[in-house]
Amino acid sequence: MAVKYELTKESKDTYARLGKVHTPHGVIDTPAFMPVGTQATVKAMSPDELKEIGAQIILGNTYHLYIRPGHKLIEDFGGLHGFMKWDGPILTDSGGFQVFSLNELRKISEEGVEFKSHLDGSKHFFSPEYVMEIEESLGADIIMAFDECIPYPCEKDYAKKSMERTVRWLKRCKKAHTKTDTQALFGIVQGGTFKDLRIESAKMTIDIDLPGYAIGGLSVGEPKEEMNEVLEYTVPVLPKGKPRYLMGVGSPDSLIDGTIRGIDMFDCVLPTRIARNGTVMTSEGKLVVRNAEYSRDSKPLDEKCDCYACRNFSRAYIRHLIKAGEILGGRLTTIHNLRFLQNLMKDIRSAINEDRLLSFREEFFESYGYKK
Ligand code: PRF
Ligand code: ZN
Repeated sequence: MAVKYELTKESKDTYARLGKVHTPHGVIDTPAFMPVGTQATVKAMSPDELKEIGAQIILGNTYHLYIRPGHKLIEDFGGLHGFMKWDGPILTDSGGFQVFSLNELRKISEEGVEFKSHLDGSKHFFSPEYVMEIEESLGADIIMAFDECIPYPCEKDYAKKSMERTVRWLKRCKKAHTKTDTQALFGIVQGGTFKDLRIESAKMTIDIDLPGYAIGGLSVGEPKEEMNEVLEYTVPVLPKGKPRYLMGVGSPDSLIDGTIRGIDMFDCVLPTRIARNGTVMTSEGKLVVRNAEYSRDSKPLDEKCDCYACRNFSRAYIRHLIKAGEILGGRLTTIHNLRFLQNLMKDIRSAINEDRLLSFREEFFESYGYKK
């Protein structure tokens, strides 16, 4: 098998665990946050910089890379690893989220999804088999099954039909996936916010027996409490010996609250997206560095941070760069936000190791300004 999960410690008073995900391109310490590199780049970051902020795995997107520059071209350059010169672990998402975000531009059937390119309106068709072929060309260590992510809110009737189809698509993905020695196929649990559907989805998904399982369809507009509830009844159905990935979730509070409920892997565009708009995450909460109040502020973005931006530059300088539309501004805030989340995950792992995750949560929420 391409990916092996090593469980190293279970938390005493929560469902959190420490572990290592072993992949052909290296080891990931979990719980882990994975930066998103939609178009074969984590926006604004070179592979060296990603290493420096401590990223152990990054994401790529099947949909975007298929549309441009094309998976066959990437395959000719040695897959995503060779093309973008990142030699660490990579995970590709299946397009099961991106294609469904296209709304009017798509048509779903049992066979798959017809959609129009967001670039030129050209027609394309994704079936589970074709998505496996594309993900095999891209060559990531972990490849996600083709699923349907339903919106919130959603009629139960549709949520059930969609969840059952996602399970049938998963069986087709597994059958079509050939490179099982070098790539691990993860299944995705769906079912909206319906307890019986989630549990049924989780049971049917684990019956297909895969090296890892994801929880999809969350953080799509539902209240945070509802997401936490779904995790509380879904995660316990999943086996302890496999990694659990909560898709598209990466706000600091959700990283902690997901970990407490037994999640091992997270990803989100949030830290890189808000960075480019001039918003950073700090030990004292969010800071909009583009605001006028920082125009003469000589402090670093975060006095507790050890990133390249915080070691060298003032808020005043970074604010100026962003206001002036200078590329370096977004690069520095991106470096900072990604380092902030890597440091947060490291602190979370230490807290699990020392059985103080709940008190860590209290302290973090207090200083970040979250309501408990
Ligand atoms: N499915 C896939 N990718 C995703 C999601 C999903 O449900 C989500 C939901 N938050 C993010 N990315 N394939
Ligand atoms: Zn920093």
